[in-house]
Amino acid sequence: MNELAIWTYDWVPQGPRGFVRDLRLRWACEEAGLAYSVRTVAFDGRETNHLERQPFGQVPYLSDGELEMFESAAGLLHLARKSEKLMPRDKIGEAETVQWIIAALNSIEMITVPWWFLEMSGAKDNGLTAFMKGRLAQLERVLNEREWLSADRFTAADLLMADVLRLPKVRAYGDRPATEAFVTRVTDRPAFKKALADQLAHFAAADASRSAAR
Ligand SMILES: N[C@@H](CCC(=O)N[C@@H](CS)C(=O)NCC(=O)O)C(=O)O
Repeated sequence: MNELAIWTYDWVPQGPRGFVRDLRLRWACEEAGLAYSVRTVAFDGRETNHLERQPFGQVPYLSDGELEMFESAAGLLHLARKSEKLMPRDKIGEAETVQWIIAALNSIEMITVPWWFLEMSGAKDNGLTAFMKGRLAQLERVLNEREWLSADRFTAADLLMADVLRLPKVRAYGDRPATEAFVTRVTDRPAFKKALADQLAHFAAADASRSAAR
């Protein structure tokens, strides 16, 4: 069995399929050519059944020998330390990659996810729209000037930023051609397509065993 294991739920409803964040780690392993296994924790009872592994009852988490870690981006950084394909080894390239990984989380996703929740809840006047619009416009300006976020080549920062931006409602928001080209370019990569297909197959297989058990 592979030392490196990505943990996800045994099953999820249709809605989040293709977006469960184990995909970030699957994708990174596929890009880097790292062998890994996928292991599961029960979706039912998630609020309490794995709090010792993920204190918020969420997925993914990762194990690598003795090491265990939660937070998809922490897992991504761990994988990036294992493979130069995900993060350059020169000081500047590495710093830029870490910087854009944090920016994906703390400057973009920190707005897009709450905005998305408000949209999904049917809020008539989404108070985060202006904030998000401004931030996405600033990112559009950056992506208009460069193909990759750091080091002039694909890195884990592009992986994470594209994963944050591909959320359908966010992706469809506004007219942002450079951002759209970026998301398309990054998600056209074979490693993304494999990770996505594998996640969808994992949950589809779970449908069969779940209905057989009921
Ligand atoms: N910040 C966490 C967020 C993890 C997260 O939102 N996981 C979702 C699946 S993508 C989840 O487990 N949702 C179920 C729940 O919160 O009950 C990370 O990036 O790992």
